[in-house]
Order: sequence, then C-alpha cells, then structure tokens
Amino acid sequence: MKVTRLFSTIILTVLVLGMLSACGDAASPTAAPAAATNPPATTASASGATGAKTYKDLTLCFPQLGAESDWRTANTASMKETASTLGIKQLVFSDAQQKQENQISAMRACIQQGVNVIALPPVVEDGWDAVLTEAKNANIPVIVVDRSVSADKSLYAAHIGSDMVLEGERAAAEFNKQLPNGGAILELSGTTGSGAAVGRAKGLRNKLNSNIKILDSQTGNFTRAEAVPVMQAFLKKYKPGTDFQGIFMHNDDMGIGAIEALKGAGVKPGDLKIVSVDGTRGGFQAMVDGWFQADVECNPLLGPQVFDMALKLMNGQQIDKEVLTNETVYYPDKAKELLPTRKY
Ligand code: GZL
Repeated sequence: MKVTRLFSTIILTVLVLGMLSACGDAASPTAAPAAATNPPATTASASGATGAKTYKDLTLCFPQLGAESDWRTANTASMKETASTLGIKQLVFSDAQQKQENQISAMRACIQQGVNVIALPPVVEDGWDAVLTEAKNANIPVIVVDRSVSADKSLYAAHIGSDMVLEGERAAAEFNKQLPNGGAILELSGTTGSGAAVGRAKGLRNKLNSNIKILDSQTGNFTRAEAVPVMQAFLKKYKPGTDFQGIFMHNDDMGIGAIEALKGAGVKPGDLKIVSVDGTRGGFQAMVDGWFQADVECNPLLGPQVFDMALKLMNGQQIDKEVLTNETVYYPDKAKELLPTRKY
C-alpha cells in the first residue's frame, strides 16, 4: 500500500514539476515567440495585409551628392518623380555639392528627425563608417545607391547600382577593337576616390590589351567645366594622333567638355578613338556627331527599385544585399535612331 501511495506521490510530483517547467519555458526569453503573447493571428495579419506599412507611411532621406552631371540630374529626377508617384509621406532631399561633409551632416539631420530609411549616394568610397554606425544604432536602415562604399557590409542594408569595374572592362574591350595594332590613350577620370572612378579605372586596366598604353590620367571630377582645362593641358603635352590615338572619358559630361578643347586644337570628329560612359543624350549626340566611338551604359533611373527596397525594409522584409543594374554598350550606328527615345 505504502509503495502504491509512495508511487502515486512520485507520479504526482513528477507531473506537477513537469507542468511548472513547461510554464517556466513559456516565460523564458528564449521561448515565448510573438504568437504566444499576441492573440492568435487572423488570416489577414498572417499575410501581412493588416498592419503592414505602405508608401504613405514612408519618410525617406536622400542626401544627394551633387548636380555635377546630366547623369546626376536624371538620378535626382528619378528619385523625386518616384516619390511623388508613390505618394510617400516625405522625401527629405538635399544637395551636397559633391562634398562628403555635407552628405554626412544631412544624414545626421535625418537620423535626428527619425526617418524610416536613408538612401545614400556616396560621393566617395571611404569615410562613412561613423555615420553608418549612427544610423544603425538608431535602427534606420541605409540603402547605398549608385556608387559603393568601403565600409563593412554589416553597416548598411543593401547596395544598388552599376558594376563600375565591368563598365571599365567594357571600355577596354572597345579600345582593343578600335586599336588592334596598339597605341596610346589618355584617361579623363571621375571624382577622385569615388566608387565610379576607382571601378572604371580598375576595369580599364584589367582588360586593356598590353599593346595599348595609358599615356596619362587626370581627374575631371565628372564635370564638363573641369574637363576643359584638363584636356587643354593634355593637348599642350601630347600631340593628338601621334602621341595618343584614343581617350577614355569616365562620363559623357567630361567627354563633352573635352570635345570643346579638342575642337580648339583643330582635332576633328573621328581623328581619335573616344570611349565614354553613361549613355546620356549628350553622349548619344557625341556619337551622332562622330566624336564618340562607343558609350558604355550607366543607368541613373534607380528610383523605382530604391523605393521598393525601402518599403520592404520598413516592413522588416528581407532584401538582396547587392543589386546590380543590367547595362549594355551603345554605338554610333544606332545613336541617331535611339536618341529621341533616351530617357536621360
Ligand atoms: C556612376 C555615377 C557617376 C556618373 C557620372 O554611377 O556615380 O557620377 O557616371 C556622375 O556622370 O557624375
């Protein structure tokens, strides 16, 4: 009898302890998934339809780096037009005039404001770790737009833009075709330290044939105005056609500025093999006029994709860490026909 009672006491004790530990688990921080504390999910909330944020809830900070080129103007327009079309709550826009310190100040103001997402088009690759850390600590995700940053990938949500190294490699392939017997080229590079200039320079050097020499390289800072004196200085040092047979322009705006200097030195369209990057209307016109032999596409119309990524981030959804735009190379034989269709 005792055994029975003892046995039943043990069984009862085990049952009671078992029930207590189960409750204890439910209360422990590792257990208690959200569903345990909220009312059972309805079909709608399971699909995320109720409670999900919409574009009307989105305040996006866009500290644009500047207005240095037709590409940048188109990139700004794409972001502003998309924000308006989607009817977002607020686009916090600023123009940093190509100064990193202005971009960082604008980001800090957005963090202070408590925006939902920051879309950062970094003027240069380095120097972003501190402000990206501040945004992360404020739980504000950052989408790096267009050019890349050297900061650790854990400091930002995603990057969307062009493969700048591939753009440089595509330019090299054009020179290899245009100068099959070799020669020498000049390079007008973009903003020093920018992901675009670094990548394009790297890509050119990756794939240029060994019988083509890069005679000299100077930055024109992606602007028409700054490219003119750079090209004029090159023309004082080197004889076109004799010392160099081609020029790599890191963007159409510098190419158009350089053409002014080339005309002033009596150079004619077609005298030199010129390859540019962007594919703007100005670049297409330069191909129609015979100055450019190829224009490597670099697409600025990133607005729709950036806002799609921003809304997903606001709703806690996963997004791809790296989104590279698909691009091509444009040539003079199609330039006249395509020029009227160009969106930038
Ligand atoms: C490239 C972009 C560059 C363009 C230039 O993605 O950052 O900056 O090639 C622009 O035209 O100024």
